[in-house]
Amino acid sequence: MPTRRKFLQSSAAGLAGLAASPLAAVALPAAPVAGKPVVISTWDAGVNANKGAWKVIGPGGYALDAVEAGVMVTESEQGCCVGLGGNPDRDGIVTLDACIMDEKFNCGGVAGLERIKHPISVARRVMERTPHVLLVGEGAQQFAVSQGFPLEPQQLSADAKKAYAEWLKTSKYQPVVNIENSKSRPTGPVGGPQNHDTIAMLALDAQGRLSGSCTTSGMAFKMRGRVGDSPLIGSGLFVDPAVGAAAATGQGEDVVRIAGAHLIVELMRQGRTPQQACKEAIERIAAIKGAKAKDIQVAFIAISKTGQTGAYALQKGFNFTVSTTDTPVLRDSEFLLK
Ligand code: SD4
Repeated sequence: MPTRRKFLQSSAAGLAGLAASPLAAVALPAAPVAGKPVVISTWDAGVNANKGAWKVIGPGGYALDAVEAGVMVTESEQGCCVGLGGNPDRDGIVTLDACIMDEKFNCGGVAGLERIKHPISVARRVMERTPHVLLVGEGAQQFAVSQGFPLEPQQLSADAKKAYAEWLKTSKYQPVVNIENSKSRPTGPVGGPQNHDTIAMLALDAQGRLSGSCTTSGMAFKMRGRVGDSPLIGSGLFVDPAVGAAAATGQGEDVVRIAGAHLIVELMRQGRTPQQACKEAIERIAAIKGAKAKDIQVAFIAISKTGQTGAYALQKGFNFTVSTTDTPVLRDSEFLLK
């Protein structure tokens, strides 16, 4: 029979062993380092989104509130891409995916959500008011309604209607690379037909707290029920306060294949800069896809816990927006396939 003293001694030894193991280092919450706020988001839609985030984070607000408010700007921009103005699935219905994560490993997401204007806010409610991390389809909508989110009419935006009618002529599933970049849209800046669109945003606030958000209408003309990377914690988004955060855009299936955002955070934990980590994740996708890599786009953004940012894309055409003041700066990303 172990005595009480022996039990306490062995427990203490066990705890000491745990503290020395790398696992314990991962699990311990990091003390946030106060500094200047930084926001980074995907694509040029990030310019308006970052301005929305800056209104919160600039005057000293919480990173989580900033990443929610920021991408809500994009969800409301009907002419853009994300949210109910996005392209539908192959049955003609817009279904939305989103997720959010804070600096304490709290996270929430929704997938296949219909007729709700701000999926990112529903994702936050899932995080804060349910014991779960992901709600899908009808259940996600029921939850949203129970939380007071209004049910919007089931209808396509004028652009989406046009794009869907055009798509029905061939019904071929061929996502267009870089269609999220407004310069690449066939009808010019904001308002052309979009194929797949996402905004992902990462923010570090003045108190050193990190958060991230991601919201999308997913790949246009996807199969009904298809879920991409964007609502999946670890694929489309991941935040670890001891290291940093990362997020993805592009062909979701290929992000999920490598658990992209989590991989990047782990690479940063091993010492890579955010830029190096994003590049290494892209190289992994390129190696997996081989000759087919040129047919897709995938891009990542990342931020370290001290506010260093980075981004990298599989191919040309990805841009991202960084804010360290109230004026966002749009940058072209480096890319792998030359
Ligand atoms: C998806 N990753 O549903 C999303 C699409 C996307 O910019 O990022 N579009 O696979």
